[in-house]
Amino acid sequence: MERTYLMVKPDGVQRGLIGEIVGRLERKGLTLVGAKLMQVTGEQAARHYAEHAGKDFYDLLLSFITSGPVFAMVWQGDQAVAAARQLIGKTNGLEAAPGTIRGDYTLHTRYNLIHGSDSVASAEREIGIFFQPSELVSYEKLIQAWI
Ligand code: RTP
Ligand code: MG
Repeated sequence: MERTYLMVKPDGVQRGLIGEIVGRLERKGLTLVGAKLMQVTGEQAARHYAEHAGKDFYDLLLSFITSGPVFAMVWQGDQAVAAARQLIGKTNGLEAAPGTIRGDYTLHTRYNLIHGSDSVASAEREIGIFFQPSELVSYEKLIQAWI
């Protein structure tokens, strides 16, 4: 079963959208296996966004992601990485399709509410930045066969 790292960004927490976002992921059929409200440190932010180091938006991105609490999550399911990216929508809220989280709730590119791992390898790396193995649970929903 595949796992992905998702994180409601500081704008989503400030706007009170944690419940809305979690509800969409639950209704799709993904399974939450870890979650916590936390303050991202500068070191975690730099590791998480290492692929963007040197880009023009990098400094603002690090300031943003450390500007307030985030809701860090690990979700599990069949093709969980792709499934979550589909629910999240394109990076730029203006380009994200209606029906997606970004498409429904933001016009912005940086303040785009939620992060989602872009590959299984990224997911494993990112989960390791934000969670201890002991913080993740392993269980199956009895309803899983219907999803
Ligand atoms: P994420 O990593 O947060 O799930 O978003 P993503 O894959 O859709 O986008 P990515 O290219 O990985 O960019 C990471 C985050 O950086 C901010 N960003 N700002 N031109 C800009 O100002 C710009 N481009 C990207 C966004 O917060 C984006 O989610
Ligand atoms: Mg990305």
